[in-house]
Amino acid sequence: MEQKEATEVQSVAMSAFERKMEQDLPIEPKDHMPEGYRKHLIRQMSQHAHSEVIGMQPEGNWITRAPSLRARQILLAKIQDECGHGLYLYSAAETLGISRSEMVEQLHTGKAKYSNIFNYPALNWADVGAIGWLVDGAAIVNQVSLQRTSYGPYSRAMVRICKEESFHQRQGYELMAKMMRGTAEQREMAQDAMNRWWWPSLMMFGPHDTDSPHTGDAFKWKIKRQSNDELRAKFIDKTVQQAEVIGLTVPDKDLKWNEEKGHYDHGVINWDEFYKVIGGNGPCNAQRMAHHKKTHRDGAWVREAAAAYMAKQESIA
Ligand code: FAQ
Repeated sequence: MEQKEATEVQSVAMSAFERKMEQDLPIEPKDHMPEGYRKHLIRQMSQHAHSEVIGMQPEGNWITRAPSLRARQILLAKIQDECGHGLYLYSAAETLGISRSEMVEQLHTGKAKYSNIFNYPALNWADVGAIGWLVDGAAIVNQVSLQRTSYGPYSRAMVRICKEESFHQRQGYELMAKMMRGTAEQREMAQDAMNRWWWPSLMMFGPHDTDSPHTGDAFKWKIKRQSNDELRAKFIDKTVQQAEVIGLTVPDKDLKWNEEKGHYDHGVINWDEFYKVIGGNGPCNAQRMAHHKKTHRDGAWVREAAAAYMAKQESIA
């Protein structure tokens, strides 16, 4: 009898989830949800959070070497925003029943990934511009779409994050535009940065739809609203125009406007490189992880102090 009642409660809760899905209403932390939906979100949201945090490293190297106080202030504010994005996303993921320390553990053991793009080095000041313009530019295209994702805490985090990312994209574009108005050497540096960051930025959208194992469930549960290829095409269309305006050349000889599709056709993406990088063997994977682990270890006393303070407050209350 008890078993029967439990099954009935379960099926009422499941149909509430399905109704919300049909009506495009957000799923909230206390709603019943299929286990697969919860796991899918934990995977994606924790990887997204890790990307924001690891993403501070390539730009962080340039804070002390920024060419002016204005440039340094802007870069510092941007990197601080990325840290904040990581924190919102960890908090949003925690509402699904995983702790922050478990997520960090998964990152450290290699179970959880982070974006391919942060495994490339930022070699010079033009790279800071390319990261803001191309990497944040790609991130925004993906995140604007995620504002309509079905899980309430994730979609609300995206609304705020997108506002900040659009400032990041503009600061990167401004930096590149300024370099393109500079000396021949500065123009060369900007073009070289574009050449190195273009293809990894296209990879940020993930494998082609035909090779993307998670897309089926992501569409079924309205986690994704647009596919990897649709978003990549959107990014290419708008970025090619921006490059033309400031005189940069897109490093793709096969790039061609396709009148019929209303999008650019692009050359072949090097997926071997992508899988190598996300498998842990990119140019900076070892360095990024070693740095994260060390910083995490060094910060243990802060976490311990915060926990002791919380315990003290609770004992007083
Ligand atoms: N990098 O089946 P799919 C930023 C993995 S934030 C690494 O297509 P899905 C801000 C994927 O996880 C950038 N791995 O997967 C910033 C899966 O492996 P798994 C981060 C990737 O989830 C700027 C496998 O390949 N943004 O940049 C990547 O449906 C500047 C199969 O792939 C987000 O995370 C990749 N690029 O689609 C910060 C957005 N792509 O998990 C600092 C949220 C795929 O089975 C400075 N995430 N993989 O081991 C998403 O929208 C999706 O997760 C996708 C991938 C589109 C990234």
